[in-house]
Amino acid sequence: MALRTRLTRLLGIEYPIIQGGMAWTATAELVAAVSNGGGLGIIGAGHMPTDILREEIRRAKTLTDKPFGVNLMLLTPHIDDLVAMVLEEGVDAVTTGAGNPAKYMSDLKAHGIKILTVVPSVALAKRMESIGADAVIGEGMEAGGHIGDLTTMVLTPQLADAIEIPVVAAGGIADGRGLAAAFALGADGVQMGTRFMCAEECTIHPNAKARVIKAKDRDTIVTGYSTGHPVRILKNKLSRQLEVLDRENKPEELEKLGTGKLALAMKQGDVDMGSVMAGQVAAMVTKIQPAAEIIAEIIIEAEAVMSALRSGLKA
Ligand code: TUI
Repeated sequence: MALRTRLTRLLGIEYPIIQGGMAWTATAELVAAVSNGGGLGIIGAGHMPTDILREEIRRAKTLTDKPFGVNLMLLTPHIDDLVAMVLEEGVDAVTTGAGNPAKYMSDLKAHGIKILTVVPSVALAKRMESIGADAVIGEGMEAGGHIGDLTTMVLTPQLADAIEIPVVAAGGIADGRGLAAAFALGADGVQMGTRFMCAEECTIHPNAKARVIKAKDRDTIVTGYSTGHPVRILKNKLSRQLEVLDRENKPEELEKLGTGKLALAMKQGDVDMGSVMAGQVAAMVTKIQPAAEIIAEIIIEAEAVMSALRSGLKA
């Protein structure tokens, strides 16, 4: 079954599903599995050293001949080097997060790379459109990791009204109902992170996958408001300590405690003192399955939901 939208045409992919570029999580194996399954896999660069990211891109190229991309986390101090290397290596798409990528836009475009920028607001989306972004990813605060303050339900239709380029809805989407809902809100596709954390091909530690699968509806919390960079994570011992520092308004101590904790959870499997970044949909992720199966299931479910809605029945 094909489900073509402006987003699939823009990216040359089969299904309008982008995998979130999660740092320490979205490595070449997951990225290739998502792209081979008809979506768009995205390598999560985070704070990765330039040469490691270069290797990851090269490895992804050996694992898939389908389009894939890289997420550039703009807060990383060596971002200029990462961008220069991505231009050298070449990828099909770049998504950006945690900042304004204006400075890199013309170089990326000149190299034929599609640019999809994560935006937490309508104002930034308009600015991104005006400087040549190919699409925006409107990420609601249901998402895991660093978030803005609007919900996906509220942000998506406002983006769809405000700009002409394709809108990708992100945050709070984990199944076909979410994809159909995103279409109803005016999106051209979705980005999902948390569900893909539990893909078979995702190389994070099994403890982190187990925590996501165990999570219930209220098991995430946003910490770090005091630092200006709020981050949604699963509740654990670390989150309780971060909460205290937030409440006491100690941003420096909070930053210090948070440093290195994502790798601790995702690579070493310490899910008590590590930072298990996951969205509110963690509660809806119930099993580990191949990425291609996740995508196929979501497409079939979305089609069923949309056809039931057309005939006025609940699926
Ligand atoms: O970037 C993400 N999610 C992330 S990044 C990350 S690593 C990190 N760790 C600690 C502190 C900060 C980052 C973990 N998860 N999602 C995309 C996203 N982008 N969410 C919010 C934004 C965003 C925020 C402000 C994008 C643009 C923006 O613009 C501000 C400006 O400069 O106009």
